[in-house]
Amino acid sequence: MIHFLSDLHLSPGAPGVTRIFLNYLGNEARSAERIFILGDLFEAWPGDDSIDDPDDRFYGDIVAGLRQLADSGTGVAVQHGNRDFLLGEHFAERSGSMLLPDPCVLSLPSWQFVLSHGDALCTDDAEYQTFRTQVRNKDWQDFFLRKPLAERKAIAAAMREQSEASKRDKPMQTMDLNPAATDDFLRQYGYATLIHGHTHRPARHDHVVDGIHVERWVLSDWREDRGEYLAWDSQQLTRHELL
Ligand code: LP5
Ligand code: MN
Repeated sequence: MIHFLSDLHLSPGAPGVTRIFLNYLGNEARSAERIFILGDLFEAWPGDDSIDDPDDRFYGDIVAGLRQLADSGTGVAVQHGNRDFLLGEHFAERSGSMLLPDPCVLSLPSWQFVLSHGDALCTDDAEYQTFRTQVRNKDWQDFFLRKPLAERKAIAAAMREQSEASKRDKPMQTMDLNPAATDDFLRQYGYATLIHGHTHRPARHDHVVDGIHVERWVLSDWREDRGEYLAWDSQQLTRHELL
C-alpha cells in the first residue's frame, strides 16, 4: 500500500490537525510501504533550523514523528509546497525522508503516476507565478536563510497576510490549474495518472488528452477535525478519512 497526502498545513496554532497527523504516523502510516507528502505539510516552514528552536518544539516534534515512521520501515517522501519550499537537506536527514522534485514520476510495476504539488500549473495566476519564481530562486533563499529565525517567522507571517489579501480579489478559476497547461503536462508525462494538492478542491477528474483518458486526483486539504489520504493498493486509488 502506498499513501498520498498533502496540504496538512501543520502549525503550532492547529493542535487538532497535528493530533490527527501524529496519530496517523503511529497507526495507519505504519501499514504503508511508502507515504508521499505532496506539499504544504506545514502552514509555513521558516527554515530547517526551526527543528531545534529552543523556543518552539513544534517543528522538532513533527520531524521526530516522521523519523519514527521512517525508522519503522515505511519510506517517507516529501515534495515542496508554496508554504514549505524552504524544506532542505537537514530536514530530510532529521526526518528520515527523501525530498522529491516537482513534478516527480512514480513508476510502479502496477501503474505510472506523476506527482506534483499543483501550484506550478495554476498558470492563470501570474502574480503567484512571479512570487513562485522569486522564492524558488536559490540566491533569494540563501539571502533569507541568513536572517535570524525569529525575523524569518515574522516575514512569513507578513507574507501570509499579503497572500490572504491578494486572494480576496482573485476569481476562483484563477487559483485552479489551467486546463490547457494541465493537458500539456499530462501529454508531457506520458498520460500518467496525476496526483496533486494545493487547490483544496478534492476530486477525481477524467481528462481526455489526444483521445486518451487520463485521471487527475486532487488530494484533500486537512482540517482541525479531519484528515485524508489517498491509498494505492496496486489496483485502485481510494480515499481514507482520518478523524
Ligand atoms: O498560500 P495561500 O494559500 O494563501 O495562497 C497561495 C499563493 N500565495 C502564496 C504565498 C504564501 O502564502 C506566503 C507564505 C509563505 C510561508 C513560508 C515562507 C517562509 C519564508 C521565510 C523567509 C522569508 O503562496 C497565492 C495564490 C494561491 O495560493 C492560490 O493558488 O493565489 O498567491 C498570491 O496570493 C500571490 C501573492 O503575490 C503572494 C504574495 C506573498 C507575499 C509576497 C511578499 C514578497 C516578499 C517579502 C519579503 C520581505
Ligand atoms: Mn499549496
